[in-house]
Amino acid sequence: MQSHRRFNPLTGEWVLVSPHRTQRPWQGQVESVASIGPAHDPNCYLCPGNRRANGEENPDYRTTHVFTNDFSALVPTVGEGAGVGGQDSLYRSQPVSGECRVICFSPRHNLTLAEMTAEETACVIDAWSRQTIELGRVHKWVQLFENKGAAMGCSNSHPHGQVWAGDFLPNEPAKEDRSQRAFFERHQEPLLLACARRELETGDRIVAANQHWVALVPYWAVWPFEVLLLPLMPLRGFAELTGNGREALADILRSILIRYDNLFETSFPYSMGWHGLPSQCAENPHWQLHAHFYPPLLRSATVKKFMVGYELLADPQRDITPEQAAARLREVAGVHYRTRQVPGAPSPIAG
Ligand code: H2U
Ligand code: ZN
Repeated sequence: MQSHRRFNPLTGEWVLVSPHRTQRPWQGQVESVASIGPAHDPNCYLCPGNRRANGEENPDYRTTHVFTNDFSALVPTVGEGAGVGGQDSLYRSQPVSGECRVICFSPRHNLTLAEMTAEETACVIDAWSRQTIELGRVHKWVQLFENKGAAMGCSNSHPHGQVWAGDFLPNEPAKEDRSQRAFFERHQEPLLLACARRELETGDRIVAANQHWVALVPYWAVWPFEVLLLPLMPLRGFAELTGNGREALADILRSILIRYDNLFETSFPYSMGWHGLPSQCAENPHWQLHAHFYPPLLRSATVKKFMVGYELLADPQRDITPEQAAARLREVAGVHYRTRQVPGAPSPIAG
């Protein structure tokens, strides 16, 4: 229960852990809890058959659907450098080229990844794989992510994620590349494989595991219920994910997300995303494919953690320990709370 700092070997940064602070009262901002919408929302720009902001009509898709983001942050550059590129010892810039897409996970407006079947989840994994491989032929870094819930700035409750691909290595993967490379040079083993092995030995930060994957609250977690999803075998990227590994991924993704929803019996908000081998890098045995889940909620469906003050200016800080967070996620049921049948009551997800 004593304050201490923990080191994040993936980024080379420290986090302050102060477990004794969990008892303090909260009279601040509370988040609203969204109600569950209809299966098809005529005002949703992602539902099948609806018109998007740019006037285009979505097809009548049945599983997943991918389209170019109408407001892409990264766009293919026209010509060399496109007029940018200041270079002096103080201020620097570089031209960037890329593309952004939106991935609808399902035609059903009110379905989240947490409540999808294993087959539906596998379709999303296939979409992630296809996008990574396709965009990786052209771009150096392909970032897959999902922002879920208003608390994470998501603009639309239709189940969807995004993919941003660009011709440069962004900050977070650049840090991870450096750390994983240095660890591999020293130990001839991928850092995240060593980490997965260590976690299986102790078990106290594990949330769920199967033959191919382990989901855990990392030793160095910053967000209260942060989760890191790691493969148990050498696996650098989606291009190497096949057969049983893919099925096992669908299985463990569902366990993580069901536990998240069950924790506060709410549709749990988060930002999640994938990091894997940068494109066009043949010789990089230090990389392991992994997913980060960063949920903002702290004590209930309505009280979130703020990254402010000391966290912005000094070190990020957490109250409950990663071990306590993992124990809570392990303790909740592995069956989604909305499918738990109350005797005599109609199924809450019918229709
Ligand atoms: P969020 O995942 O943050 O809610 O963003 C949804 C994305 O969908 C956002 O990047 C895009 C926005 O640019 N979008 C379209 O491409 N077309 C639309 O008609 C509306 C939103
Ligand atoms: Zn919709």
